[in-house]
Amino acid sequence: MKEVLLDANFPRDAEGRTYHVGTKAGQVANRIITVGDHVRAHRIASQFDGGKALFEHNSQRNFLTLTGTFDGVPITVVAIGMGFPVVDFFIRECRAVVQGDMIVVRLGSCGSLNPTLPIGTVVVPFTSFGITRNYDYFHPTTTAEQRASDSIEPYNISQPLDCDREVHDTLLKALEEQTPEVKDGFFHGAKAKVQGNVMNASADSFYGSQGRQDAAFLDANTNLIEVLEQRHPGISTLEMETFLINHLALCANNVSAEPEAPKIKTGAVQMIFANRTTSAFITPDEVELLERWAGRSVCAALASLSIPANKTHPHGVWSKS
Ligand code: R1P
Ligand code: URA
Repeated sequence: MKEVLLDANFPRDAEGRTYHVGTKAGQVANRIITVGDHVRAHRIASQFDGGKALFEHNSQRNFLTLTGTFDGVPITVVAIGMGFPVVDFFIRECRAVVQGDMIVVRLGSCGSLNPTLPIGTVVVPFTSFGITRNYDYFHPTTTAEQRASDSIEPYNISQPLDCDREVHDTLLKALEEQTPEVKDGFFHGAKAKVQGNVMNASADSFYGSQGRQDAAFLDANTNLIEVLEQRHPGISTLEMETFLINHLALCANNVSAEPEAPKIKTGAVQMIFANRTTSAFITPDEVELLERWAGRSVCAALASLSIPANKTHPHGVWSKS
């Protein structure tokens, strides 16, 4: 940390740069794509007008922000890493530096529980629920009787939350319009395809909370996938961020009942990297194909979604003089 930060409640430097993401007003656009890693972020930014970002900042905490334009419309890509805690840093700190409405689209990878959605499929979830490990279930004071009864469960499974319908439909249309041809040997001979209106779950870990078996840890999850399918029939994908983005958008949107209060709309696109029914995992060349297709489609969808002028951030790195 190089800058002096002010205000322990919401630390920022003297110019308003936030503590972890490290950006200030005018560096983040109203339309944001959030991804897990830097390679994907740069691949998306290479599709911006002019082939590159106009602004780039990699914070000491490793949040990478790339802002540019697509078809003349300002868009920011933020690579945040993985999991719920980084979503909280990302959403709150971007909200703090953007005036007006925000449209936040998660472009991530996921695992598929649905045999009809193999690797090579890009899904657009409409709804997502959360899975969190219940630490007390594993606590030494919890008895075997309590664990055997229904009084304590190893995983908390939330109610689902929806994305924004217009954002969902626009993402789906853009992906369908740009579906790529696939080289021989990719995706075990299957075609690239898109599926909308998918039900997703976001877990607080890649391993235990997604039902992966690990003999080195007590995870009490041998029947977790079955329980998820019983509680939320139709669940198709598992990843680690979409639900919390929807949850924090809901909490931001409910702060004020004023019709003019700024809003956050959300959407997600998920590329299937892991097939949990066959155990197959994607190859690097297949990843690149899906990321370029999905990246271009999400930029096109975001650029086509309107935000009223009075709810758009006034000036930024994208402004012409
Ligand atoms: C786990 O491998 C990571 O992959 C998925 C999960 O949500 C988690 O962040 O998304 P990304 O590929 O965007 O990181
Ligand atoms: N990301 C996840 O969180 N889970 C998977 O199975 C694949 C990618």
